[in-house]
Amino acid sequence: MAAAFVDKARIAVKAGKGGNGAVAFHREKYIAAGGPDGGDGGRGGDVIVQADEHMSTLMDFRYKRKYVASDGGDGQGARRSGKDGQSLTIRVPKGTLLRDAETNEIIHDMSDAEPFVLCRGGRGGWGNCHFATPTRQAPRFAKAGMPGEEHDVVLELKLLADVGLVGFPNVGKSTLLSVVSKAHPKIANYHFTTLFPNLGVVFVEGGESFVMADIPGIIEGASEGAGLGHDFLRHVDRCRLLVHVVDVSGSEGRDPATDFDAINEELRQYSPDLAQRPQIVVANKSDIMADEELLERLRKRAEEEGYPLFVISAAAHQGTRELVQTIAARLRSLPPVQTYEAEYVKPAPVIDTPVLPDIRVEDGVWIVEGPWLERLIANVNFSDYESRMFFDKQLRESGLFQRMEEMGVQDGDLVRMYNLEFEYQR
Ligand SMILES: Nc1nc2c(ncn2[C@@H]2O[C@H](COP(=O)(O)OP(=O)(O)OP(=O)(O)O)[C@@H](O)[C@H]2O)c(=O)[nH]1
Ligand SMILES: [Mg+2]
Repeated sequence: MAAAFVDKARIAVKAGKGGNGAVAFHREKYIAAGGPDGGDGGRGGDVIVQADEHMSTLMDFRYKRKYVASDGGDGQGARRSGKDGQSLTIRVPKGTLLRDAETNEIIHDMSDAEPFVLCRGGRGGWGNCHFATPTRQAPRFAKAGMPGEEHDVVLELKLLADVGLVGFPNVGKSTLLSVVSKAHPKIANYHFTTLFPNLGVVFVEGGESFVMADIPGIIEGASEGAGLGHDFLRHVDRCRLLVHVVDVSGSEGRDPATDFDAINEELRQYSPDLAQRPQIVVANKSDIMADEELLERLRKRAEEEGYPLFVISAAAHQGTRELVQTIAARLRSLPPVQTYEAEYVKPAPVIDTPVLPDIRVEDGVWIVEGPWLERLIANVNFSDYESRMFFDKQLRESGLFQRMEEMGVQDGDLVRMYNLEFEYQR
């Protein structure tokens, strides 16, 4: 069914948050005050992407668009760490490109079996057991866990095949695939029978094999989006070799040499690089060829381009075995299937040295805001005295209080920082 084929999807992915560190104190009989023993928060779960050979469409992602790994557990007393959050594995068809949704840059090419960590879970916060220093014998201070990474990602399937079948509609591409592999593409005597790509594995005598992709027919104007074939050219974009199928029967009243040129022009318009790909020209339907002259004109054009030409009848299985052997021999001398390098660079981690936030006064209220401050607030546990002291020290180091003094702040003025509100006190 055509509706079952989806080769582009946009999803939102989020790794788990790290658990909070615990504030706890060791208690034992006869020991009045034990040392701090609050455990660390667990790590948030990662979001991992894995290529799956048995998947052939991104359809699932049309219905489920949000993928979230679980959070780490909070630390507990007696130095017990919180549980790590479970990772989430997203399975995609082999050959799926992960792209940054904003810039469209390639994050990763899922063309091998290696799992790829797309978003890392947040680190767990430290429990107060880490803060036992000689000067801080009983710290009531613990850190909150860090948020997990998140990313809006576009998935783009670009099939992995050694050989791509290209040509006009109805020339016999699917018939050829069905004859040389175990694939069962739909075959019928009208244009655009094939509505989505089919892959077939072709076994060659001697134990070799290669993968062949059959795509919908390309027509003139297709590379400008006018035809059905345009979108599907991406599925032969990685192919090492193109098998260019031409109908030489003349049964549709066209000239095979003209067809050949028209398709090559389409390839060029789609991508000059694809137009340069090695080709084998296949003159099909030779069993019902009415005019030998048509074949000779095609042969001449193929020769001019430096491409070998094979005369076959896919339907009658004539010449197909020799064709498969020639393709296999040619593949041996060609570079492997193209994979794409990452373009996307993860933004550098924010270095959390204090930064002076923005200050403005509205109706007598001091409003203080800034990305650094927002992150700081998210990471401080305000129910805890020492954490508040730490917060205070960070604000002081940012130069905030000095700046507010210069701007004329008075004791008792109301200060608002996101969801925090307090009265200013010198
Ligand atoms: N006589 C003859 N008919 C053939 C041959 N190869 C394919 N056909 C017929 O041509 C018609 C089209 O074949 P398909 O394999 O569906 O062609 P296609 O290129 O995949 O067509 P689209 O999917 O529409 O682009 C069918 O009726 C086939 O039976 C051949 O070698 N000789
Ligand atoms: Mg077809």
